[in-house]
Amino acid sequence: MELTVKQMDPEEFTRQRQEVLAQWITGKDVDFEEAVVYHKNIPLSKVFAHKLEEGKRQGITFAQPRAGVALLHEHLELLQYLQDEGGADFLPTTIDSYTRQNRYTEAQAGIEESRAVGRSMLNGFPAVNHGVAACRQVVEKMQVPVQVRHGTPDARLLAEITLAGGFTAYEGGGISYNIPYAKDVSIESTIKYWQYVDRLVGLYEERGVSINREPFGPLTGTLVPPAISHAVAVIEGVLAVAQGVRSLTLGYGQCGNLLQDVAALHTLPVVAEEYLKKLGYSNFDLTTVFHQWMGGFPQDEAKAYGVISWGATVAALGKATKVIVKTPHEALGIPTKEANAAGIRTTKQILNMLKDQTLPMTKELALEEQMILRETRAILDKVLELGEGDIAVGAVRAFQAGVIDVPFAPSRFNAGKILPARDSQGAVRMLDFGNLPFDTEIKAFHQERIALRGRDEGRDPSFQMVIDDIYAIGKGMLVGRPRSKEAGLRWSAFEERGAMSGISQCEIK
Ligand code: 8ZB
Repeated sequence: MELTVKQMDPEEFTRQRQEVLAQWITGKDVDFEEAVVYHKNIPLSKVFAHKLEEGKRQGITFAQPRAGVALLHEHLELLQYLQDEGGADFLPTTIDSYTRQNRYTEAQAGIEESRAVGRSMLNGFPAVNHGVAACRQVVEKMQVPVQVRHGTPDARLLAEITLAGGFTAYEGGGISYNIPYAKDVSIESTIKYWQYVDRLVGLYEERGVSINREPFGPLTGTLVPPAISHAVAVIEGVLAVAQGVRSLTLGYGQCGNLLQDVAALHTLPVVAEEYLKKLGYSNFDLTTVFHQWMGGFPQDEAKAYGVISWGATVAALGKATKVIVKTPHEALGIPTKEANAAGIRTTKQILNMLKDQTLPMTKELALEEQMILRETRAILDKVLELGEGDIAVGAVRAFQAGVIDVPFAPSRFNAGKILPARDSQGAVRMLDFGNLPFDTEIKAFHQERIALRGRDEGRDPSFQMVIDDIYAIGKGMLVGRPRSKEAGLRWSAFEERGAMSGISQCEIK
């Protein structure tokens, strides 16, 4: 099958479907026609796309956690708790790492071991192994919409089972679930896997069943310049809508500077609509999701609440439709249900307090917006040029050429040439542009901002700055300044330890 943005050929879809459903025994319980009828009986209050649209109309920012454990009854208990005690507006089902890598035999062993020891031995809910009926219990027992959240390069079987299982939203995309998660899987192959998922969603949509699709915005989650994640989000949005997806939620991960993050949230739907319309797509509903800081967190729970609160503030002021919430256990691993609910309550307190406030448009905010728009358009125009009008082909060639380049990505299909660093105010700029197709004016803007920081810190901008920035938030700062520049601050051994909670949260195949 040749790579193209065009809608999948029905025969090709049917051929793949037989293969996909045979990948694990639970595939045989998928009956599309029966699943359509099942979905039509789900109350609207539990349909993801419906609630998102309502929120968008009313200017509400919703809060959603991440959560998933190995066994069904514990997973139900966990989600119920996050709904009732945390006040989650949307619920997730986070899938375990074995399932994300299509290793269902090992996921099965994890389920059995969890049963034997009486606690979860997997880092998520193995939905493929549990099958369609178990998924339906999850959806039926909750009062709010539930989404599948994962990190799976080939998520075709997982989509078949969970969508037949009544989930009304599905995270991921051919680039965003490849580049940060896999080392050795080609972008061409993951785009094709995800076109299958999007086409499946399109088939449900054609039968009147609404399924929300959300590409994974933050990518590697650390110092990703907004224009790069926006370009990927728009490409994945176009790829999805081309297969018949109608409810699309595009994401962005917090960088840390208020104006840059608000500008990013404002511009994401603007540039997405612009390219979708330009390419001839009009039948879609667009919403946004903001991810609270995805990089390393402080170990100290009080400090972690500070990071969570800052994310909640920006989500509210940027008017995101939804915010994905972190927990005070972020630096330690999978949170307890209590810690998870506490993160949601902290977030919702701020969302409620800020819901009637907006950030005034200033010269500085307008400049951030213009820069993000210019940079994103520069990348997307080059992608379309490389693809001779086909955005799927263009995406593959753009990664090859380093025209799209994601910092700190494990994938060998990513050029890895650019270097991001913060400016004096913590906005993410570029220290090295690699092969990004930016004009001299854009480049001068970045260079100037980073030079100013260098002057402030009395050092030449270098790779050391990048390293310092990666660990800064974990150490209780935003900009990674040299120690002597942090007047009055003692870098105790405790703070050093807190910083070591890792760069990327994603696993590598
Ligand atoms: C790319 C996503 C990473 C984030 C959280 C991590 C990190 C992963 C689970 C989970 C609650 C789980 N995460 N798996 N949170 N329950 N099973 O996703 O902590 O924040």
